Amino acid sequence: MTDQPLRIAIVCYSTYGGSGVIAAEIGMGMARRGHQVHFIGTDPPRRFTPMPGAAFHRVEVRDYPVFHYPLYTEALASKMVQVATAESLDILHVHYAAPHATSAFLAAAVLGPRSPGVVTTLHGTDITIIGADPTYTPVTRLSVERSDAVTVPSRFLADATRAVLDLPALDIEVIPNFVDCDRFVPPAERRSGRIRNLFQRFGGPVDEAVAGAPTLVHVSNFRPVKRVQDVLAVYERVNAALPCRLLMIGDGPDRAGVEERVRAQGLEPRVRFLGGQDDLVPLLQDCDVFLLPSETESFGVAALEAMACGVPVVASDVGGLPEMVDDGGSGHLLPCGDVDGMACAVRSLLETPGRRDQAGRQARARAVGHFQDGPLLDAYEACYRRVLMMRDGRAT
Ligand code: GMT
Repeated sequence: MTDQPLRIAIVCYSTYGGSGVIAAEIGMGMARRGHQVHFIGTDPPRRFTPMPGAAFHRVEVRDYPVFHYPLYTEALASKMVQVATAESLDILHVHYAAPHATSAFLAAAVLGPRSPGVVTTLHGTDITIIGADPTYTPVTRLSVERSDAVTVPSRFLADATRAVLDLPALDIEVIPNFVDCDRFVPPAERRSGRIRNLFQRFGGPVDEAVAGAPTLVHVSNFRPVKRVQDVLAVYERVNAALPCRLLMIGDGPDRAGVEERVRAQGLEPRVRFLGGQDDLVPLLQDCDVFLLPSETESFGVAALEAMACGVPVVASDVGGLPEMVDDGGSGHLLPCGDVDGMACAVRSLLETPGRRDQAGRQARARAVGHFQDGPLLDAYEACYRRVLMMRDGRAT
């Protein structure tokens, strides 16, 4: 099995979240390396583009009048059994514990000795919020500890997992999230005029007074954990001293509230909400600073993608963010909620001559040096082969 092609299933949520992005990139990366890849889910992951060697298998969740809630966990487990049997899977790689690791545990129990090796990648709130909720802790713990291998994107999440699940000796491999540094690149030349065109393209009033001004950017799924009101609070403070623009990319429950605040303050000509976007590169490239004032973040894929495009990051000093952003180099980290401190950090980047560009170069260098896709895909492939060797060892 040392370099034979593998048959790998990948399970993830198909939303805009970073876990779906990373799962899609792992699957497509493995298919490019000659492995047979099978994505299993209710929808294909957003970043997945059909390609040779990669198939998608849809999970149909049955609607039945007796059920109050759809039986996704069971439907997914049954689909895993079906695909594992039909495709003789070697590896079942599930992303996000709830309920993907639980469905994998069920599928492995059904398949017995014919089960593929189960690799679980934990991502964040599957442990820090769902896993920590006593309603779900026992099932999460069992599903995680019965996986053949467990990976996480940061040391922070490894420690949190052992603590939350009360599994102090659990073997967890840290494989950082990654970015394709050939696709996410800085532009040949940064031009703020392109942002002006973008404001026009997405409609709404445009303030010509900021046509050449800097642009702050935020990308997320606008959930409470992202603190999007803090994004706006930081922007308001910077804009009051140094007129600038803000791009808000993504969608989610907290978007309406923050849009309302923008309208109430008459800031629409300087702030654009773009909604969910598939191609982030041309949107990020001409921006000046990426804002991520989250309450917690096991990693922060969107910030890494901005760094690869040469955009420095101002973020909360929480979770796994200090493992990605080197404070004072590729960006600045401030206590969560310190919107004054974050605004000062943004202003220092923008107002000190050459400082933004230097930080942008450091951000790009950090992405290339530590978070390139190639070596981290190697780490996943090595993990798959280790699991298969362990299983072969157990079987003989
Ligand atoms: O756990 C979540 O809240 C959702 C999840 C996702 O699907 O994107 O986000 C987590 O996983 C990402 C990919 O590993 C990380 O970049 C995010 O930091 C992490 N979110 C949190 O820890 C809040």
